[in-house]
Amino acid sequence: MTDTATLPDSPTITPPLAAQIVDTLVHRIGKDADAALPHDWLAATILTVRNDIIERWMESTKAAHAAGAKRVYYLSLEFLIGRLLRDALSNLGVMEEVRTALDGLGVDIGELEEIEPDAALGNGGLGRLAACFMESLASLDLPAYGYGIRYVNGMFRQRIDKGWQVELPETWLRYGNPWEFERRESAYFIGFGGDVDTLADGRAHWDPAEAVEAVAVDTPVVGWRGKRVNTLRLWTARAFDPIRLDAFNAGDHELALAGQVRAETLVRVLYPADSTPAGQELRLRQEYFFSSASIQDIVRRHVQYFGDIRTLPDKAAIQLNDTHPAVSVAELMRLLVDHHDLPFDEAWEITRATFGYTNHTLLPEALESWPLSLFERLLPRHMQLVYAINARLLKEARAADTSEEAIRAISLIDEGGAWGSERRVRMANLAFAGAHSVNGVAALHTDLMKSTVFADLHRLYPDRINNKTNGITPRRWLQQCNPGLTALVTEAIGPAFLDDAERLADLVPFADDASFRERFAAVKRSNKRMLATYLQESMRLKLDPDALFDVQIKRIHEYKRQLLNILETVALYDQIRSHPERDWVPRVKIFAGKAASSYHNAKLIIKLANDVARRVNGDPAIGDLLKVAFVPNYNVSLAEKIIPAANLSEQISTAGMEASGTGNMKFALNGALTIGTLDGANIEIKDRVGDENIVIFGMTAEEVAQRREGYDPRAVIDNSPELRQAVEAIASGVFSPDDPDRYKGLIAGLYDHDWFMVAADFDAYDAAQRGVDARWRNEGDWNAAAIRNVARVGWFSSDRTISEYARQIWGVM
Ligand code: T68
Repeated sequence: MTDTATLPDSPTITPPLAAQIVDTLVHRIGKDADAALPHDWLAATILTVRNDIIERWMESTKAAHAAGAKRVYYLSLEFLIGRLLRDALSNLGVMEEVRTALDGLGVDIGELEEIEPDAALGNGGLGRLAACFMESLASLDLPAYGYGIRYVNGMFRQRIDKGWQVELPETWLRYGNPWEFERRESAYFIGFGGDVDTLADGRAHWDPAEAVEAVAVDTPVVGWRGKRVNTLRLWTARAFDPIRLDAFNAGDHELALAGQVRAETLVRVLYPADSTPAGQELRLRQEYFFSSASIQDIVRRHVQYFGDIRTLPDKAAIQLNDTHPAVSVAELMRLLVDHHDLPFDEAWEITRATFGYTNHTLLPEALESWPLSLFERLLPRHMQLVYAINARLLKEARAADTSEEAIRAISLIDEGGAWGSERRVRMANLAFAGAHSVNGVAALHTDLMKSTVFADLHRLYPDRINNKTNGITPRRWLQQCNPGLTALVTEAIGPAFLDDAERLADLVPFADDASFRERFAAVKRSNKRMLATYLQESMRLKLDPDALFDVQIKRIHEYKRQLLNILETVALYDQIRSHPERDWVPRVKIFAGKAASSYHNAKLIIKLANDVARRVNGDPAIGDLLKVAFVPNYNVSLAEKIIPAANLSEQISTAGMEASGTGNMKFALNGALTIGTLDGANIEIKDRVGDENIVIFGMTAEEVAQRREGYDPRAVIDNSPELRQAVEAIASGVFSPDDPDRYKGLIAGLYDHDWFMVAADFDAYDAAQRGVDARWRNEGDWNAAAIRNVARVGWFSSDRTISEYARQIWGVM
């Protein structure tokens, strides 16, 4: 490469990196600097910085191999990664160098970052957790692979059309993906259907009726300070015969391509439903496809490196992210018994010692189970193995004097009910039985696992369930998304917190320093101004950056209770109109989130938020005292803009229903106060930030359980004037004059059963919100509490979470 600085007629000194980028632009992209468009510069920049990443990647892989290290395998049907450029540059510590180089070329790096598509291969918390874990594994220098599916279409794009959610396809791969590498040599046969023959020696032979090829596509995951680069291996599918020429020549062009279409369908689209199992056959096919490919890959690597399959648990720890990969338990058994000729009992010991399983929900309707007939048709050999595992399990249960009722609950097979419902395979029980560790994701959630869904299995295996409270990576969720706060904190306490988030605790004394509080408030105000500008440009909404920014962003679900927040908004609107003379605190209510396409009430809640927004924002009597924004197309990149600008974080799920939450941690780390219930990790956040620095309201999980008995929501609504007024306004069409009955059904559900206890918690929530107003008026105290939040939530770093998994489950630290 030429250093143009040495050329006699060069007016400025071009740094070497800029020259490299231009060289890539010309020779890899085929454009010169004058003709290049932003997407050309983005590709050239990524391809240039990638070189350094690839070298570190190879070093990491070689070092793990040379050390004979035990590897961690994180199996997840979802990885909600977001954008990669800023993350890679920041973790490599070359952000400023690249910015300067691009500046010199007249290119704004901020603009490039904004046009990179989000890798949205996940629905919500579960998928985002997997992405944070991958980053922390690399940052902690642990050899690890993430395994998942390379969906061609990730999470749908959400458009809001006249207030309604419209789902549009997401096409992140449309212009190629410069971060990925296809590995043709890592390809596996994945069978479906067919028959199982018993051979003369008693062993089984599975003869699948159809097959596809799984091909690995690798993405490097750069750890903090570039210490280590791990692999995210996503599987794509291919037909063994791209075209059947016999059919083609006979004129049947559809049949000729059917195999390829079937393969492509497998990896086509992410199921966009969280918290409800997608019952379709395609989903089970996706689950088996990626589980089988991953387990075959792990077994192949182990045998190649270590020779003896029986040492697998010493060299491989496989973590199942929820039950979506639970069929892996049967798949490993199949490989050990049918392909490696191990006796069943020995194979079972190895399997159990290798797997760990993480549960993410207690909602009974969200627990995966497959109709036995479907499971058997698609995976006949696995069905036999599930029966064999079940026989062993139930024998152990009987030996422990388990009641018949408990036996029925423990069984891997749900025998079907009195209403003639079909028999089903319970994936959570399979995962529990096949793992040496079963963990929940927050302390309360883990306790409830023991006392509810897994009570009988827990009695049988009392040492298996353990807690690993979730965490978030402070690189993406503080350093990268909030550079202003990061600089301020560094100035105050030095840079040690960048390598150990718990060192943020050194910030605690600064909460009492008035001048620091002012600088902290200035950073927050500047973040709010940036968000206001963005919302002004993207949705033509004018917001006052001095108002209290009150934010609820997450998947739309009844248990998360966006409806409670909207009802309180309506009540506040009514109060402001009735008493305009009072000293109201100006508020901006910000909502964002996607609803599963088939979830009727969730979609109606989005429409309601938009209907309320239209009415409130257009009411001249309200002015700037209250604004409501429903920001379309919530995703990782939007969260990175909104969270640093939040003053108040809404974490208001019905107690006992949110397994953990991770947004709650991101907001606190960025200096928002939480208003929340005693649910999920909110409880642990409260324990760390202190009761005075968080706003807790509402029933506990225990109280919710007790209250269900004889709960009469109608009486509650009738007894709360504010709630009743809000509910009646919505039901009578005040916010939907074009269709006054629009919310009749939604509100009838509140009167009839109110399963999520919105009415029961309303008054407490409303009172807590007025308490927030009072606190906000004392700026010094508010900022002190916000600073204490930042200082005391370092423990919720995913580095801490991953260290616990590594030590207590995987045995790799
Ligand atoms: C979430 N679960 C929990 N599920 O709701 C949340 N489900 O409390 C927790 O913090 C987070 O997991 C991480 O532990 C989910 O996000 C899903 O997305 C999902 C997807 C498909 C099927 C079922």
